[in-house]
Amino acid sequence: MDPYTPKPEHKFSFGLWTVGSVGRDPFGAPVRDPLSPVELVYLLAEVGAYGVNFHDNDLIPIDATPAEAEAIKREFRKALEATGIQVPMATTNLFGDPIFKDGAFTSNDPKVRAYALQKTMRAIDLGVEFGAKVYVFWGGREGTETDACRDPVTAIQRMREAMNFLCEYVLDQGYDLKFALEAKPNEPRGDIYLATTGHMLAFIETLDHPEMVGVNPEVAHEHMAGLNFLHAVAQAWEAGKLFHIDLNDQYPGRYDQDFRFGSRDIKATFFLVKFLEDVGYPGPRHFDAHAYRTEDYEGVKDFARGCMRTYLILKEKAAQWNADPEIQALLAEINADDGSMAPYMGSYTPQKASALKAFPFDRQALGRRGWKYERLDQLTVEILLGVR
Ligand code: GCO
Ligand code: MN
Ligand code: MN
Repeated sequence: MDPYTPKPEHKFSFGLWTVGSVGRDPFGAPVRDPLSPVELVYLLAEVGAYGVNFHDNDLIPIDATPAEAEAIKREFRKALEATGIQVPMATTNLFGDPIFKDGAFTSNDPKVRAYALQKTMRAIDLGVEFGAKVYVFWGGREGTETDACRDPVTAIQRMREAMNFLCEYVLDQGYDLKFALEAKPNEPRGDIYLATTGHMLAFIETLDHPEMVGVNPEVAHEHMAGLNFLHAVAQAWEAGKLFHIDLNDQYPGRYDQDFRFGSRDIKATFFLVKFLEDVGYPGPRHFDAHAYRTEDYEGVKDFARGCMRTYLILKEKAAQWNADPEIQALLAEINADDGSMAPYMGSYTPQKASALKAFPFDRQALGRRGWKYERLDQLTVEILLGVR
C-alpha cells in the first residue's frame, strides 16, 4: 500500500468552496461548471479526504426557501452517510452579498450589523446540525479602503460586541462549539482589521469568554504580510489557541493565491508539518486552497490529492529529521547546558539578581562561538531533496 495514502485519522478536510471553486477571478469568468454539494462530497470521498467544511451559502443558497433548504440538507446528509465524510468545521459567508460591502459586524449601518448576527446564528445552527465542533470567523469585508469611513477603535469595539453576543448565543443553546478567528491583512478589502494571527490573539483576551475563542491561522495570509507562518502557529499553540488551521501556499507580495499545500515554500511547509506532528496538534488539517485556474475537475482531484500527499511525505521527512543521528548530535551540542547558570536564572529572587549582576562573563569568548546552523540547515535541505 502506498505509504502516502490519506486515512481518516489524518483528519484532512477541504471546504466546499475549495474543491468547488469554479476558477473565477477578478479578470476572468468561471472555467469549471459548478458541482453540487453532494457531488463535491463524493469527489472528496474519492480522493480520500476525511472532512468537508462549508459556509452557510455553499450549502444553501442565500435565497433558498425553507422547503428548498430542507431538501438540500436531506441530500447532503445522505451523501455524508454514504461516504463517511465528517463536517468538522462550519462558517458564515459574511462577504459575498452586496449588503456586506461596508463590512458585516463592523458596518456603519446597525441594520447590517444586526443582519450579520442573524445570519451567523442561523449558520451556527446549520453547522451544529451537521456535527461541526469548530466555527470559523473570517471577516473578509471587515476593513476599509479609506480610514475616513470609520474610527478603527469603533471597528474593534463592534467586533467585540458581535463576538460576545455570539458566544452567549452558543452557551444559551448549549452547543459544544468553539470559535476560531481567521486573520488576513487585505483582500478583498484594501486593509482588513485585526490583520494577523497575532492581532487576533491579543483581541481574544479582551472578550467576555476568551476560553471559547481561538484562532484559525492560514499559511497564505501570514505570507501575504511577509510574516513567518510557523511563528504565528507556534504562538497560538503555546497559548492554547490553535483551534483550527488553514493550509495552502503563497508567494509574499502577491494577490491571495491559495495555492496547493507545499507548492511554493517547501522548507517552510516542512517545518510547519514537523511542528504540528511534534506537538501532536489534534485538530483537522484543513486545506483552504484552490486548484489552478488551468484545471478541469481531474486537475482539481490532482490538486486535492497533492495537498494530502505532500503533507504525508513531509510528515515522514519530519520523522526522518527527528531520527537523524547527525542532526540530533548537532542539536545536542547547540543546546548543551552545563547547569552553571541555573543559580542565576529562572524565577526571580533578589539574591539571584545581585549574584547575576556581579557575574564575570567572558563576552568575547561567548561571541566567538560558531553555531553550526549552516550545517544543520544543509542537512535539512538534503533530507527534503531526498539525497539523505
Ligand atoms: C480567503 C479565506 C477564506 C476563509 C473561508 C472560511 O482568503 O478567502 O481564507 O477561504 O478561510 O471563508 O472562513
Ligand atoms: Mn485565504
Ligand atoms: Mn482561510
